[in-house]
Amino acid sequence: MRRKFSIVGVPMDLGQMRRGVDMGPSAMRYADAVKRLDNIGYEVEDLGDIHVDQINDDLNDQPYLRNLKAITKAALSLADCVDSIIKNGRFPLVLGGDHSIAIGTLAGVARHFQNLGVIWYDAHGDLNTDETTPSGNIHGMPLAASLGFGHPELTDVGGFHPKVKPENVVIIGARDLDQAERDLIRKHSIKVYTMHEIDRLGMTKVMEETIAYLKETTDGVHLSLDLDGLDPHDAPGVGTPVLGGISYRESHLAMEMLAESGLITSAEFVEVNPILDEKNKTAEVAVALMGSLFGEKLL
Ligand code: B3U
Ligand code: MN
Ligand code: MN
Repeated sequence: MRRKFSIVGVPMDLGQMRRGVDMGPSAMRYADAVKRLDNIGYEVEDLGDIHVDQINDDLNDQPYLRNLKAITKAALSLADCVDSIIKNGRFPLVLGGDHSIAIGTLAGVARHFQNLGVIWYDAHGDLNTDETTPSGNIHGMPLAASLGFGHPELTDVGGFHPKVKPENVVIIGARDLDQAERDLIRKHSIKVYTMHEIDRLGMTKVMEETIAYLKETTDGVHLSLDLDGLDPHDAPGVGTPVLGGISYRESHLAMEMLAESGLITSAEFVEVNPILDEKNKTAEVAVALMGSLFGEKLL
C-alpha cells in the first residue's frame, strides 16, 4: 500500500530563549522535505503551519513556565491536527519549532495507541518540570509532561495523562542531563542510551536493542528527533548545541534501521534554528534523515 503523509509545521519559539527556531518549518520545506518523500513514492500533503500566538508580555509572568498559555494553546491545536491526520489513515510528520511542541504531537498521537512507544533522540532529557527546571524553558519539559510529570496545564493537554509510560520510552544521545532528570530516569527505570553507550556499543547495537525493546510491548512508536542530538559539527543550527554528539552517519544508520523495522508510526523533527545555521545545513540534515527514516535507499 502506498503510504500517505501529512506534513504540519509548528513555528514555535516560545519554549526557549533564542529567537529563530520558529523558522525551522520553513527551512525544512526550503530543503525540499515534501519532494524528498514524494521521490520515495509517497503521497504527500503539506497542511501548512499551526497558528502560534506572538509573545505577549503579560503572558511572561511565570518564570518557571515561560509562555505557558501560548504554548499550551498551540499544543492543543497541534494535538487536534495530528489526531485528524491519523484518523484519515495518514502518517503525521511534524516540523518544529522548539521541542515544547512534542507535548501537542504526543497528545494527538497517544489518542490512537494503548501502548505508545517513544524514541527521544536528543542531547537532553527534556525531563524537567516547573519544580526542577533550571531555565523556566518549556522545551526542557516535554518528555516529563508526556509521562504525566509536571504542571497540569502541560501534562493534561488533550484532557488525559499520561500519553506514554516510562517503560515505553527510549532516550538516545543524552549528554546534558540535569540532576533532577537523572533522578527521574532512575526512579522510573527509563531506558537511556547516553553517548557513552553509543560509543561503547556502536549505533548498530543501540538500535537493535531499541527496536527489540519497543517491538515487544508497544503498538506504535513516535520518533521525536531533536537536531541537537547530533554533534554541532553536523547540525550547527540549534539553540543549545552540546559537543560530543551523534554523527551524521550514525544518525542515518539509526534512521535506516528504524525504516527496516517498520516500527515508526509518527515523527517530528525539532529545534532547527536557521538564524544560527550555516547555509541551511541543519535543515538539510533533517530532511536527509527523513529520507532514510522513510525508506530512501543508497543503491
Ligand atoms: N535541561 C536544560 C537545558 C535544555 C533542555 N533542552 C534544551 N536545553 N534544549 C533545561 O533548560 O531544562
Ligand atoms: Mn529536546
Ligand atoms: Mn535537546
